[in-house]
Parts: sequence; C-alpha cells; structure tokens
Amino acid sequence: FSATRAQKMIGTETDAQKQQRMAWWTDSRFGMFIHWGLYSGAARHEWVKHNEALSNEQYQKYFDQFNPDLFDPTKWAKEAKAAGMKYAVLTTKHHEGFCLFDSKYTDYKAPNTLAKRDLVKEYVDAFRAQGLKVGFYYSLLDWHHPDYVMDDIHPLMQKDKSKEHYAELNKGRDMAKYRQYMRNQITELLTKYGKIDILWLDFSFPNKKDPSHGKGADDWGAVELVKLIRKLQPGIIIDNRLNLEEYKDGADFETPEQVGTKELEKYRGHTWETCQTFSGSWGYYRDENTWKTHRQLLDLLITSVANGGNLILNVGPTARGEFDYRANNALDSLSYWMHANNISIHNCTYAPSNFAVPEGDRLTYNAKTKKLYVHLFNYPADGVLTLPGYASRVKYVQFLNDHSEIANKPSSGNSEDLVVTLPKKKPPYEVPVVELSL
Ligand code: JFZ
Repeated sequence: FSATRAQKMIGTETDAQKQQRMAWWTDSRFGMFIHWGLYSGAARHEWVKHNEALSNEQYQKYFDQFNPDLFDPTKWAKEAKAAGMKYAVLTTKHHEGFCLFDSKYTDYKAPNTLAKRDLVKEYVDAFRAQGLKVGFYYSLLDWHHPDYVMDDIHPLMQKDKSKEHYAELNKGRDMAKYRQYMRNQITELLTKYGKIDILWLDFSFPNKKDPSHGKGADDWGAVELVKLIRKLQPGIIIDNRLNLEEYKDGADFETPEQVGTKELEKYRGHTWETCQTFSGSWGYYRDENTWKTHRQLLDLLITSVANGGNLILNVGPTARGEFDYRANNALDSLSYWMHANNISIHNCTYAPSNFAVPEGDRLTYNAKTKKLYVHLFNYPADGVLTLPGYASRVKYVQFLNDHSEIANKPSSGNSEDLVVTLPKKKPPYEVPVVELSL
C-alpha cells in the first residue's frame, strides 16, 4: 500500500495529531454499516439497476413505492449499541443516486417519496442520542445524475459497450457540473446535521490504460474535496476510496472489503476497517440465503481486533425500514456474546509478538490494563490448554465472561510453559475468552 510511503501532503497534520483525532475510532473496533435506499424495495442487491441494466424510467417504480412506514432509527441504534457497536455509517446516497436526506440540489430524495421527510436527520438524532458516533456514506458514482459521465459500470452501458453508443449517451454530460453537485451535497451533509464523525466516500476505479473508462481522483476533484471536508468538519475521519494514494493524508483508513480472515494479518500496523456483510449483498436481498454463521461473524470481529483493525458489519434494512429477522437474529447472538466479552474487543489490539498463539485461537491485548485475551476457537476437549513461554509472565487467569478463576501452573516438563486447566464443559459462548493478567 503506497500511502504509507507517500510523502505529498494536502494538509499539515502530524502523525501524532492524526492518532489523537482517530483515537475514539481505533478504540471502538466495531461499527454498523447501513445500506438503505430504493434498491431495498427491489430486494435483490443494491447494484440491481446496474445488474439488470435498468433505465431511470424502469427504476422509477421503486421511488414511487418507497414508503418506510416502520422506520424507527432509535430501534436500529439500540440494536447496534447492544451488539457493542460504537459507530454507524448510513448510505445517504448510494450509486443509484437517490438521497435519503433533504437536499436542495435534487428532487430525487426521500422527502419527495411517501416517506415525506429527511431520513438522515432522524438517523443522526437517534444514533447520537444512544451515544453512538455517526457516519455518512456518500457514493461518488451516481447512476441518476444527468451530468454524471457514464462509464463501464454505469447501468446504461451494460447493453451496448461500443464507443459510439458511449459517446451518444454521454452527449452534453458534464463532470464539472457533477463535481459541483457533489460538493454542494457534501456541504449540506457536513453543515446541517451537527458534528459528523465519519465520511465514507465510495469509490474510485481508475483505469490507467484508458482514462475514458475509469474514474479517479481528478474526476471527483478529490484534493479540493478533502480540503473542503476538513474545513467543514475538522475532526472527521475519511476512508481511502478517493484514489489519493500519492498523498500521505489523502485518507485516514484502509477499507479491505469482504476479505477472508486469513488476509487480515497483512494489515497489521496499518489503520484499517474491514467492511463485511451478513449475506452476499449490502442492500436488502430477500431471496439470498447464504448468511454467515454466528461463529463466522465472531471470527471476523475477533480476527480484526487480533490484527489491529476495525470491523464494520452491514445491515440492509427492508424498504419498510426494518432490519429483517435474519439480521436481528445475528445481532442478538452478537449482543449475547458482546455483553459478556466486549472487554476483549474494545480498546484492544494485537498481542505483543512474543506471545505464542495457541493453535486455532486468537489473541487480543489491552496495553493500558495489561490484559491478554485468549479467544478459544479451539476449546480443548480434555480442558488442558498449554501456553508455551507464558509461565513467568502471567499473574492471574480467569474467564472473561464470569470472572471465574482458572487453575494454572507451570508445566512439569518445561517450567516456562503455563498449563491452564479449563472446565471440560465449555462455557455457554461460541468462543469463550480467557483473560490473563500480565
Ligand atoms: C462498493 C459498493 O459498490 C457496494 O455497493 C458497497 O457499497 C460497498 C461497501 O462498496 O463496492 C466496492 C467498492 C470498492 C471495491 C470493491 C467493492 N474495491 O475497491 O475493491
């Protein structure tokens, strides 16, 4: 990743200042992503307009039908909080171009649907009231704006990709006007809703071989945009999808998307947040049935922290404005686990490298309290857990969930090794956590 080596600067912030600005985010470790828009009504992926090459006219029915009569953001916020999530990021506008907020620069917005109001405002108020930090996702792509120059990943480019077709469709479109539209809307979002904690801009797809096909920093006016954002909200945290890798401060964090847990180790030492879905889609997808298990979700969360990163887990509410039962069930299970074990997640990071990781398990560490947490993915059937080289460094051992003492002693074979005697019956958590006081 080149940003770690990049030297050019947009602003003047030092590394120490950045670390301080981001401290709450780094300590949080767990957030909620919310993808909600007109595509929730189609209920078959947030890219449905693109995937099925739908025109604005064909897509209009989702606008006309949009009626989130069950929308209750306080309920969303309470669920996020119960699951131990400390922040949220809502799609204020996704690629489809529909705005959940009351923008004066478009009619394509929630107040003009049966919702008849600014849904972003209600989200901000509700999440803030629950003590959660609030973030906005804003799509750089816009499949509805008349000035957005179409490219390979525009819905109307799907049917016929010939140069002539492309030129014809893009006649009169003007990215300079679209850039101004984005600046206007981002200004609205960052001035009308109080302090905004995160801005999640999505996404660049530069095509070095043929710039007429991709889009990158210059298409968005990215350098000027970052200056504007930082002026309006000096404390805000910005993701890395503006294609500003050549600037040291062109982004605050990396965004490995839908990667497997094995890939997360390579981000150690970076500042990052992996974004993940419950199922395959970000937007509500009624008929998609491959949902991650409770264990897989815990693995993503714990492995993220074990490698010094955050997890932002996505919910795609229905068009009526509710989390669907599968999302609720998954969140309930996470709440149960986090209620008893969140201390091994919040304010934690990877363990000092001289602690060996028991086979299949994950370590997290709180440097302030000097506690080391062993996440028992691999609970020993005989109850015997040997921690090689730990004996002289550990003062006390207990389960995190109930603070019950766990017997331990140096191994008779090698006094450097600590032998921990766990109960044969696994505590009632998918992944029990052993807390070691160093
Ligand atoms: C984007 C969106 O297209 C998607 O709908 C969702 O909002 C997700 C969080 O972000 O998808 C991307 C963007 C960038 C990459 C991959 C998927 N990327 O850089 O690999």
